[in-house]
This record gives sequence, C-alpha cells and structure tokens, in this order.
Amino acid sequence: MTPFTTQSLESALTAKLMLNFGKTPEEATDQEMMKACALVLRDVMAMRRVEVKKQIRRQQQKQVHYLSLEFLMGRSLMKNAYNLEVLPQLREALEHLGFKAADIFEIEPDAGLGNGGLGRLAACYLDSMTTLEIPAAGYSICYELGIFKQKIVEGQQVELPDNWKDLGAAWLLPKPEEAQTVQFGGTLREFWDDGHLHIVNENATSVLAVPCDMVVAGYGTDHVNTLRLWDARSTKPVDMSLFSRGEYLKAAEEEAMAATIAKVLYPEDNHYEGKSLRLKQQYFFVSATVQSIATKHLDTYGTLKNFHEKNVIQINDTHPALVIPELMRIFIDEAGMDWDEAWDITTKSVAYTNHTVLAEALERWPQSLMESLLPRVWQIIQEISARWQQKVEDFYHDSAKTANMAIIWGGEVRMANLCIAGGMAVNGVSGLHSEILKKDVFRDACSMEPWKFQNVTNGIDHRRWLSEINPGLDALVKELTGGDDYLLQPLALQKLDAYADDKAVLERLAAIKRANKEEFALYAKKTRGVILNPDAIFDVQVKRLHEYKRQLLNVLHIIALYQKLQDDPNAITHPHTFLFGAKAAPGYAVAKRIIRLINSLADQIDHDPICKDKLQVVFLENYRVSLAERLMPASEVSQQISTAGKEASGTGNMKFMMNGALTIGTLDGANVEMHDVLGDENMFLFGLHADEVSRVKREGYVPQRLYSRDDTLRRCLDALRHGFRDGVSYDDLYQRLLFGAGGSPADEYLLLADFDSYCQAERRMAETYADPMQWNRMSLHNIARSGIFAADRAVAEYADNIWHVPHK
Ligand code: 26W
Repeated sequence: MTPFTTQSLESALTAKLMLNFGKTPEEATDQEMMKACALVLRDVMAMRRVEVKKQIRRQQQKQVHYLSLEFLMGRSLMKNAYNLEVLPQLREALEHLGFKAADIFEIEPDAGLGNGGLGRLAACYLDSMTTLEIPAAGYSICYELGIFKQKIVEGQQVELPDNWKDLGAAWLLPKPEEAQTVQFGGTLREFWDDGHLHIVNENATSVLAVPCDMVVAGYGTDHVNTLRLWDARSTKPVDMSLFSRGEYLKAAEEEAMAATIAKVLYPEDNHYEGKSLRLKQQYFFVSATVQSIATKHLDTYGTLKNFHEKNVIQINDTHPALVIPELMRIFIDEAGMDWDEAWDITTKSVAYTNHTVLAEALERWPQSLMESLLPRVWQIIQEISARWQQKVEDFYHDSAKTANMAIIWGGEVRMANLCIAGGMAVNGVSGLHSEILKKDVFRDACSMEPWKFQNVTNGIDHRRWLSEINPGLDALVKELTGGDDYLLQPLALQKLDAYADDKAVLERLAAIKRANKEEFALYAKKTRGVILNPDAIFDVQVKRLHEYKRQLLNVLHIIALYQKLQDDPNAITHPHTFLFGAKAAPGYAVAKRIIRLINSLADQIDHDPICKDKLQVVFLENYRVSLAERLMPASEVSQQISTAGKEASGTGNMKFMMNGALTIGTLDGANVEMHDVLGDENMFLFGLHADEVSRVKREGYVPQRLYSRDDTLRRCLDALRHGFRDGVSYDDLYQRLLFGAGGSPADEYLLLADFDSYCQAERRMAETYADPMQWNRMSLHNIARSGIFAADRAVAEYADNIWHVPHK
C-alpha cells in the first residue's frame, strides 16, 4: 500500500520544512529539503515500526539479531522511496516544489559505516530480511566518521575525514531511554550470599551506550526492521567542579573513553591490528546489544531460560565474538544460572559467519589486554577455553590438535576458535570458501563437530543493484519477463534466456548499455573533469586495494598492451578504457604504491599520442557505494582476478553480472558458482585453480624462472623499474615480485604464474567484443542467470538452515 500520493507528499514536505526550519519550499536549501524528505519517510517507517513491534510481542516471534562492526549503507533516500513505492511521487513532488529531484538525491552523503564486502553484505541482508518479513535487527556503532574520503594528490592517496552525520543523521531516531551502561576495567570482588557466589566489578570505567535507530523498509511489505547504531556518551554530569579529586579523575577518564569509542571506523580491511581502542569498540557495541536484547526478552517473557527459542544472534566475522562470553556473563551473573545451563543457551543462540581465510586477518587478542580491559569477560573466556580444551583432548588425544583448536594459546585469545566453540553454526560465504574452511582452516574442528559447518553463498540486494540503479535494464527485464515478478522472485530473470537469439532484444540491451556508458561519461566529466570515450570497452576493477586481489596483475597486462602498441600502432583495434577504483588502508604501504603506479601509468598513456582513441587508464577517486551505483550499469568487463583460494566470495562480481558485464576471472570465491551457471562460454576464465595454487606453493615457486623465460613479462616488469614520464620508479614493486621483501616471499600471490593465462583471457575478451551480437548474447545470459546471487536467496537459506525462522 503506497503511503503517499504526489500531492500528499508535497504537503508533508512543506509542513516538515515549516516545522523544522521555519521555511517555505521557496526559501529552503537543497540540504534542508533533503532532510525534510528523510524525516517524512522516516515518520512513515517509524509508524510502521510501532505495529511491527506489537506483532512480534503478540505472536511471540523469534527474532534475528545481526551483529556487525560494519554496515555500509550508502544512501537511503532513493532506496527508502523505492521500497515504500513512492519514488515516482517523490520525484514529482520535488519538481513541483521547485527542486531538481536528482540534486536532492545527489546531496545525500553515503553512510560509509564499513570498509568493503563485509559491510555492504550486512546492508544488503538487512534489506532482504525486511522484505522477507523476518523480525530482525542490525546492530553496530554510530561512528562519527565513516570510511575516509579518498583524494588523489599527485597520484597518491590522501585520506580526509568523512563527516557524514550532518545530513545523514536525518535518518536516525535517538532512543536515550533505552541507553545501556558498558563497563571497562575495574577489579572483581567475589562474595557468597545465600548459597550463591556473586561477582561484582568495582571501580570500573563506565560508558553510556545510546541507541540511534535507523528504520529500514522492505519492498512489497509493510514490514520494517531497525538498524541500531550505538553512540557513546559519558555517564557523568558535565559539572565536574563538584567532584572530589578521585571522582574527577574517573569522570575525566570516562569522558575521554566516551569521546573516542564511537569516533571513527577502523579503515583496515582484511588486516588485523591488536589496537586496544578497537577491542573497546567491539565490547562496547556487543555489551550494549546483548543487554538491550536481554532486557527486551525479559520484558516479554519474564525469564531468560527460553532465550535461544526466541532469539538468534548472527555474528559477521569474529569482530562481535565477545557476544559469547557476554551472554554467559548475563546468564550467570545477572540471571543466576549455573554454567552448564548458561552454556547450553548460549551455544544454541549464536552463529558465526567467516569472511576471510587470510591469516593476517584472523583476530588474536593479547590476553593481557583482555584481562585488564574486560576482567570478568576474561574470567569467562578462560573457563570456556579450559572446558573446550578438555573436550578436544578427550576427543583426539593429540597435542597438535589441542594446540590448533585452542582458544587461549601463546598469550593470545583466538577469536575464530572461540566462535566455533560457542556457536551452533559456522558458515563460509561461497562453496569454495566453505570447502577450504572445512578441509583446511578449521579442519580439526570440523572433524569433531561436522554438523556445525555450513555454506551460504553470498548475495546482493538486486532491487538496489539492478532495479533502482539501472532503470533502462529494469524496464526491459519487466517487459520481457512479463511484469515485476523478478523483484520478489529473482529467479524469474531466467526467462531472459529465451531471447538469446532475438536480434531486436540484443540490440536494445546494447542500446541500454550504451546510454548508461554515456551517462557515466557525462558524470565523470562533470565531477572529475575526466573525458571518457563511450565507444571504448569499459573494463573495470573496483574493490579495496589488496595484493591478493591483484590489481597489479591488471596493471602488468595494461603495460604489456601499451608496449605492444609502441611496436605496432594497429595492435589495438577497438578503444579500451581501464577503470580502477580502490581505497587502500592508510597504513598499507604496498597498496598505496599500487595506487600511485596506476596513476603514473594513466598519466603516461594520457600523454602518449599513440594511445589516443585506443588505450586509456582512469583511476576513479573515492570509490564508494554511490559511485558503484553509477558505475555498475555502465560496465562491460568485470575484473575478478584474485589468486584462487583467497577471495572468500566477492560480491562486486555479482553486481557486474547482474548489470550485464562479462567477467574475466579466476575460479575463486563465488566466481566458481557464476561459472557453474554460465559455463566456459559465458565468461573469460583464466589462471591456476585453488588446489594448483597450493601445489605450486608447496613445490617451491620461483617467479624468476618465468621472468627469464617470458619476453613479454620481462619487458613489462622492467618497465616498473624504469617508471614512466613522471619519473617515479616502481623498483620496490619489481623487487617484491621477483625477490620478495619485508618477510613476504617473492610474488606471494602468483601474478607471474597467471600472467600469460590472463593475457590470453584478455585477448579472448577483446575478440568477442568485436562480435557485438555474440557479446550481447553473453551479456543477456549473465543477467538471466544472476538471480541466484540475490540476497533474498541467501537470507532465505540463513533463515531455513541456521536461524530456523519463518519467512515470506
Ligand atoms: C580485523 C580486520 C578485518 C576487517 C575486516 C579483518 C577482516 C575483515 C573482513 C572480514 C574483510 C572482508 O570484508 N571480507 C570480505 O567479505 C565479503 C563478504 O562476505 C566477501 O565477499 C569477500 O570475498 C571478503 O574479502
């Protein structure tokens, strides 16, 4: 049911502007209008929330709690209007009131509360959980500063703060009456009272956690859910002159802790650093969340004994792993349960998703830090660890396995092992990834408790990533599949396969892509001053910058192409534009060097007349959700070229596929499942398989051999040393590839081993592009078969196999 007509929306917006800013539409700025839009839609969703809450309580429904340090929400205005089915009305109302609708949408800042894949996945799942009418909530931190804004200055990344809340907070509903107190440090005192051992924490530093709720609407339903973002405040009153000296210091400490905890999102992606502030963030949001869930549960049921029957807690990687000891603490210290009962309920309530196999990303907290920061939690972890270790010993009688599966080992707490011990389910995020978890990373745990290990292949919100952002394609899909079924039944996209030999349809598909490319070119020119040739192949690699994702392999191939062009100006028959977008973690020096290299190469090619209308490289500054939304519909080639076995799933790969781009990729992560539905004939596969990667490494990999053997490869590696017209040498990268550096082996990610195979895949791609009908047919098949990568499918699997909750 649509909540607004154009007219009623106009009056609602006018009233909001008046009440909030004391302005008429004629006087209001774009910013004020954007806020008014947010507030009007927020009101509708808040009203629906009241009904949903009543229903959950009345029907005693089981609830899903999705805990994640990251929710990469991006913009919400167009999305909420879309889900509430008022997008056309909103556009019209804005125009009637004298605004440009596109400008109002454009002014909204991205809520960049995440780094990359893991954070965006959480946002997509929130949409699907709501659309599938699952009573669910997301929980995270209300970071004041999201992922940094990236500027490129003289080819290099510079980080700027991302102050998103000025406008972005319009979506948030603060709930001060539901604030929770979280305690850090202090000393434990134990005492006996009527036969029970009580433990109290004295002299702790308290921080107040205040929820700021973002309501999210589902599509085609009145159901709404909330994303609860915790803000940190000091518990002490402001007038500190009234305090005695001791209290003053405590107050100052609490002020300082409150001021820093929710300040900034950690920008490291797939790289763990044992920073105490990060542990504080984790416990802060976990403790506030668990207290808030337990309080509501008690309020409804009067007991925590049925907690696991009415709640399930999904943790997004190990970052919220402290839910396990925190639940135990509440059950034992606050509800008076004994250990066994508390453990039984905890291990029936928590499920863990793993998102990476990179060793450097696995969280291992120093036990000394745990002990001083979280004394009671540390006690509980020690007990969990001891009991788990006993169980492992009794099962295996093998000290190597005991060591491997230990929770506390070598002075560290291993969070993944804690999650395996304390959870009811462990899942990977693609078929290949889950197999690697079972057979390799968590092999011993899996042999002991095989029933815990599952797979749920990732998915994306296809309403956002196709229907909302690619209106041309959306219209064609609706026409050809006979309506808008696909919005709630993504597999209906398959009907497109029937048009594989329909020339008119393929031409329309091509025309849509062409228009999207032109639109992107216009945007790039307007916002960055970059001139893109819409006749060129748009060949795109956008994702976080990481060595395992091998942006450098893409660069090496471009250098090879460039050198070929030097030898033969007719070597490239069709103009080819390579687009890159990537943020590097601020402390990741190699990643930053690769960004600089891309910019040096782009500049070289730009200034070489030989490349005109043939070859172009563009680095798109500040890649983020809202830029991806413009880029995906315009992309033709999707680069998914990680070393096999390293990319847990990938989700960008799915966004490209759904928008009709063809993939050049390795058999890694979800590419494997894309290949399952597409076959060799609808994608450009290359490179070693995961098992071959392991074998090559085991048998001793010597990249210098490839360097001496392969002239093309040698020539482009040598170009790194010499550098380009800006005079910067990339000898450091050359050295890394051939000899290794700083403790990492030569060519750790096997770029050289895959180079030739990659160049061949690129050639096959370029040849196919020369046959437009063939290309468009492949593109159609990609769209048609992308339905299984919808988040609705993934969330339904979680609901059926892990959460055991009903869904639409
Ligand atoms: C503690 C530092 C840190 C921060 C983030 C370690 C690990 C992470 C994430 C788990 C990294 C991440 O985002 N992983 C990505 O998750 C996506 C969603 O499942 C997958 O599609 C990507 O393949 C995976 O790299």
